[in-house]
Amino acid sequence: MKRPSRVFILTGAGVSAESGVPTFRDANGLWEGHRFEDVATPSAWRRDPLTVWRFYTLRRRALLNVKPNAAHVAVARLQAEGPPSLLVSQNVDDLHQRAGSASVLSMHGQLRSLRCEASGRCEERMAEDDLHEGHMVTCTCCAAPSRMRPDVVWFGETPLGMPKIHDWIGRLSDGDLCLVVGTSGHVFPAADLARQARQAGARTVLVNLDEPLNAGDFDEVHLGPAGKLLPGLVDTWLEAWSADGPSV
Ligand code: BJW
Repeated sequence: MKRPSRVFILTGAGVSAESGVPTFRDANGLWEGHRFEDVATPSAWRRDPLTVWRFYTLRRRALLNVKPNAAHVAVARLQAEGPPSLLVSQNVDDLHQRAGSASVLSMHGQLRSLRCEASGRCEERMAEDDLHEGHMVTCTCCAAPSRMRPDVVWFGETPLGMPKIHDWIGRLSDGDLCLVVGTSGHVFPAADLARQARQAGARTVLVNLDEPLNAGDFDEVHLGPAGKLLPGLVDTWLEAWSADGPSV
């Protein structure tokens, strides 16, 4: 493969699966009997905030006990040693950052931070006091402290960074690379990005355990665990591209 001038990378829950972070739809899409769609919506937060708070607090706490895996490291290496790239993750964990990816656009938000419901200000809140399942926390920005919500994008809300993502995809051209790792293709707008990248001329490559809903959008499909497959693919690409010299 010729050295691309740009690389667009999209990751989903599967990239963190080998770190022990559960995916959404593999365990029947259920959390303690709740459908994910029922705990990841603004209406669930309005109807039953404590259940939603508990769902997110358990996941926020679990972040303290997981580490990046070989797939995160391979993505970071591709970014550091390959052509200019944009890494967009649907994941709310921070494992790409911890693996050394310098810049990550977390389009569905972040578990490490909470958002003030009154001002919209986000704060990193990972102290022991912020991680109680039974009671919510308040902000430090308002005169009368307001309730904080998880700093994530629920169904019906606008994903973050969409103008930047569309701008980057719009600048892809023939011979560029779009790499998608560990996502089921169920959730939009992320599920449409490979199709858009391919339309712009990029070669679309998928690394996923199972065939996703949008498998037809890919020029090359590698089925298997990302931690096993991705390091080899990245090595092969970097080696092939080094023969081409840096792109100008
Ligand atoms: C491995 C592996 C290993 C396992 N190695 N692989 C068009 C059509 C229909 C509906 C819509 C549409 N456009 C919008 C909608 C509505 C809605 C939507 O998509 N609904 C669907 C259910 C149909 N979308 C929205 O509401 C979005 N907002 C929106 O569209 O606003 C309008 C707008 C658009 C554009 C610009 C401006 C405005 C918001 C979506 C928010 C999604 N939020 C969640 C929760 C985030 C917080 C949290 O984490 O709790 O995001 S839902 C959940 O799903 C989470 C994930 O990021 C997301 C995607 O899941 P992902 O990553 O694909 O995980 P899984 O579990 O589904 O799949 C894992 C995959 O990994 C599997 O394939 C495995 O095989 C694989 N795997 N082990 C490699 N070791």
